[in-house]
Amino acid sequence: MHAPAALRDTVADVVQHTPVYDIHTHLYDPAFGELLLWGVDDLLIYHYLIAESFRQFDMPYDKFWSMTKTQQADAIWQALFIDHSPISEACRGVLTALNALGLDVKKRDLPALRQHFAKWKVDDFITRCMELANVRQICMTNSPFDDLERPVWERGFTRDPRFVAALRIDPLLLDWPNTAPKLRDWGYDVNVDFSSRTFDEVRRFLGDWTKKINAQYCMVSLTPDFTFPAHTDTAQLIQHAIMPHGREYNQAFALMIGVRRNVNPRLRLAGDSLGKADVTAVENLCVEYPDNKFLCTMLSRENQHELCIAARKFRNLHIFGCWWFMNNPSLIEEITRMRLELIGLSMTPQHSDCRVLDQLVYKWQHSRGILGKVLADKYEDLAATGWEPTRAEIERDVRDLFGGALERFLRS
Ligand code: REL
Ligand code: ZN
Repeated sequence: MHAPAALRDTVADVVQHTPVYDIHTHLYDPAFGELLLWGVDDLLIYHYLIAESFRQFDMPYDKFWSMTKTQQADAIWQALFIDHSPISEACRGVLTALNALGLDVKKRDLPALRQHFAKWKVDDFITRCMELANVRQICMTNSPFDDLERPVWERGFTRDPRFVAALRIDPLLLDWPNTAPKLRDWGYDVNVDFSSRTFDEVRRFLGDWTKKINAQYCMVSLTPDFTFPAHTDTAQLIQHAIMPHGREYNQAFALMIGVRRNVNPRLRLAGDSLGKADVTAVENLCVEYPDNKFLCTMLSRENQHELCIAARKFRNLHIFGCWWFMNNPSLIEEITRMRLELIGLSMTPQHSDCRVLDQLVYKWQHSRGILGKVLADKYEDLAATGWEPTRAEIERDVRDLFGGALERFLRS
């Protein structure tokens, strides 16, 4: 039997020591070379920090974009770390990562931090970051439409077992008029007006890439105005290609809903925003296609409660992560608590969305701290009824939250 303090310690310990399957990142197998970002300069020029820096900079946008990576990192360091205290979550994250990697941040000496990274070989650095973050596997985001990425898949390479793939298809679903000609170039007999064999050929394309990359699931990000059913290209393609493909290959379809791309184009990758979406589109998919599986995360705080209720109604819906603008301690805590209260352990509370390898360390350290606190409260409430959770039960539950439940859902 646990005294309350001992129960909290057990939960914290289990949460720290259970390896996690990070189910959505923008990291790459080292075979992709420079696409895998790491080191202090990439940490500093993360698009979250670029957006925050422009709130302090008075330089013109173009001037920043004309600078080298080192100069951009210097400018961000100066604006966000030296001229002001680095309090925001993205700034704090840089310091958590550097500190965990054993670097001395006290001196505020960026050149010295750079020297430390120069010593690492990428393969050892992957191992170190995964150890520190206690991540057992990393799911990439893999787009056949990315001109840097596609040739690597086409050439073929020996896969690093630490990295698994997810098939990302935004251009297919969001920009059909420009994507159809590409598919034609690649040998798929499709027509922009969807005539003839188009849907079958899109399915053939999806099948080829699913096999080529051994995709764990197929995914897209969608704007807040996504509706289903609808007479849009997106909805037609989902209905006639993605859904049958999902059933044929037992592939879940991951929907990341609520992004408004390029709201400020001058900020480039940092210029995306969000909007409240319509959860009935997700419900309609789930009810219409009970033999398909859906993963879903939403970007607006205002959607989180409705999405949780949708998951109560549909067992073919698995919700995951506190995505991007949701990935802040106060919101993670609120959302995780709500999900545990509404759907218990049948969800995946977090993914990292890392773009830079070192971020694994901070994203998981911060999320683990919050999850440990929220879970401890929940087990304490149980203990108060006489239902004392055992360590083995806590371990089982945390394994589920850290990827186990998702893996079962994907296999089912
Ligand atoms: O997968 C996505 O669409 C997003 O997560 C990214 O586009 C976004 O830039 C990412 O860095 C957010 O965390
Ligand atoms: Zn992402």
